[in-house]
This record gives sequence, C-alpha cells and structure tokens, in this order.
Amino acid sequence: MENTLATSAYLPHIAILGAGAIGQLMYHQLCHANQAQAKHAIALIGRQNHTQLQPLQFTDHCGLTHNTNALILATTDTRLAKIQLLLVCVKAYQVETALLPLLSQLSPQCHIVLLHNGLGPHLPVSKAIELHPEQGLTLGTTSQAALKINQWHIKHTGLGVTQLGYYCGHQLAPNLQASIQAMHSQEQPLEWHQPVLAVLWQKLAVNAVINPLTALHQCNNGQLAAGKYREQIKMIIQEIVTVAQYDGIKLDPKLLSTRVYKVIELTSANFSSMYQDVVHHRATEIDYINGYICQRAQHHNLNAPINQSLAAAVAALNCTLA
Ligand code: KPL
Repeated sequence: MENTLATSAYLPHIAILGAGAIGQLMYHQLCHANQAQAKHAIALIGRQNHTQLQPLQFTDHCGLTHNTNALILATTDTRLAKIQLLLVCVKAYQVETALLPLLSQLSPQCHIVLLHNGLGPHLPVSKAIELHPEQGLTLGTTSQAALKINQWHIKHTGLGVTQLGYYCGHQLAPNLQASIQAMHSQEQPLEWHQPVLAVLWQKLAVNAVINPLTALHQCNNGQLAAGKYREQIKMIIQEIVTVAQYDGIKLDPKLLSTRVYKVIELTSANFSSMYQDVVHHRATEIDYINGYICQRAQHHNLNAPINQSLAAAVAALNCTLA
C-alpha cells in the first residue's frame, strides 16, 4: 500500500480539504470504511506546493493508537482532476479562499461536501458551482469531536451524529453516498436531511449559545448550565427563532432550548472550539455563527441586538489578544 501511495499510479477519488482535527478524523474514518469496501482511494489536500507521503497517528475513542501513511496532494497536483468527492473540513472563514480556486481543477462531476461550524460559505460556493454544471453541493455538520495531539496525531474525543443533506447542483452519486455512509456506525450515526438548512440552523443555534458564552466567560461547556446564564440563553434562542423564521426556517424555541441544554450536558467537560480559538490566539468563527444571524437579520431589516453584542464582544476579545 505504502509503495502504491507514493507513486503517481495512486489516483484518489475522494479527498479531504483541510488537515485539521476534523479533516484527519474524516480521513481515518473514510480509510477504515474503504478498507472494508476496498472501493475508493483517498487523499488529503494540503496547503504545501508539493505532494507528500505523511505518516499519521490516530488514537481512536477506545484509546488505541493506529499508524498510517496518507497521501497529501498539493493544490497543483494534476490528480485533483480525478477527485469525485471532496469533503471540505476547513474552518468556515477559510472555505471560500481554500475551495473556490480548486473547483476548476477537480473532476467536472466532483461533488463537494461542506462540513464546518456556522453558516454562510454555502452562498458563494453555490454561486461558484453554477459555473460547473455537473458538480454538486451537500451541506453538513458533525458533533463528533477530535483533538490534535500534534500536527499529524489526532485523538477522537467525542462520538456524535453527523447530519448531511443535498443543497444544489448535481445529486451525490449513490456509490459516493455509500462511501460516506460506510464511515458511520450506530455509535456515530449519519442522518440525511432534506431540506438540510433547518438542521444547520439548529446546530447554528447550539453554537450561537455555547461558543461565544464559553469564550467570553472562559469556561467549559458544562458551566453554562448554571442558572445565571438561563435568561441570556433564552433571549439568544428567541432572537434566532425570529430571524430564522424570516429566512423561511421554522424553529421551535422549546425544542431548541432542550437541544442546547442537551449538548451542554453531553459535552460538559469540553471546551468549545471558540474558547480554544481564543485561548490559542486564533481567528474565531464568530462571523459565521452569531455574525451570520446578524447578517440575515439585517437582510430582513430586523435587529438582532443580543447576537450583535455577542459578535462584537468576541471580535473585541480577538483584537485584544492579537
Ligand atoms: O460544536 C461545538 C464547538 O465547540 O464548536 C460544540 C457543539 C459547542 C461542542 O463544544
């Protein structure tokens, strides 16, 4: 396998753009599923300008560590033209710059799956896909969690559901849909939703509550269950329900609140991605979470003062730390 991987005869059909914790997790899960199916060759796409063979380590949720070698394709590698399915696992604010220049290099029939926190990048990406009439777009979100031990070693820290749904362009081919399906199990289920935007708004609401509050109050997710946050959480949810309704998405505030508190409970010991971004002085996804809610509010001539103040407070935190 290693020998084959290193040669140009290895023609990957599935690639993952973004070699962060979630990108590497998807790579390991796809390879595992592929081993059983022996169907598709898989690669990561990196930022470097040369293709390389990279040793990876993966500590699974049982604590077992697996070693493997991955082909990391440079963005200039002509084998990109063979990619039939591209899973985009970069942060929301990187999607446009990382993906759009690649679209014309991928197979004309390539199907793109966006998997990030927040909402917004699907708008420019769907516009760009109109220029590639045989390509298609699926949107999704995952509650699985992974942590980087170092650049090429990740640990699977949380099982969770992945929710996906077709958005525009060509439909996902059944054999590729089967490859994605094979990555999932009872412990880490995959749900297909049509239309997909309603479930993405639900996850957006979870992130719009947990991420800024944990970043601003420097606490883990579980601490948000304290009574002192109850009223603020209720108001954030209410505002999201109103904006979503103007966007044609019907959300139930009671169900949403139950979902938010369930995630707080299930991930109580975790530190949210935004908390971690702030602590490590990295850019946050605030513009695509509370910021996106404000943009949609503005689009409908509404005010969203609670989400607006959270977005401003996190942006200010980023500036202070920069
Ligand atoms: O998605 C998450 C994140 O941290 O970004 C939650 C669900 C809030 C879990 O921490």
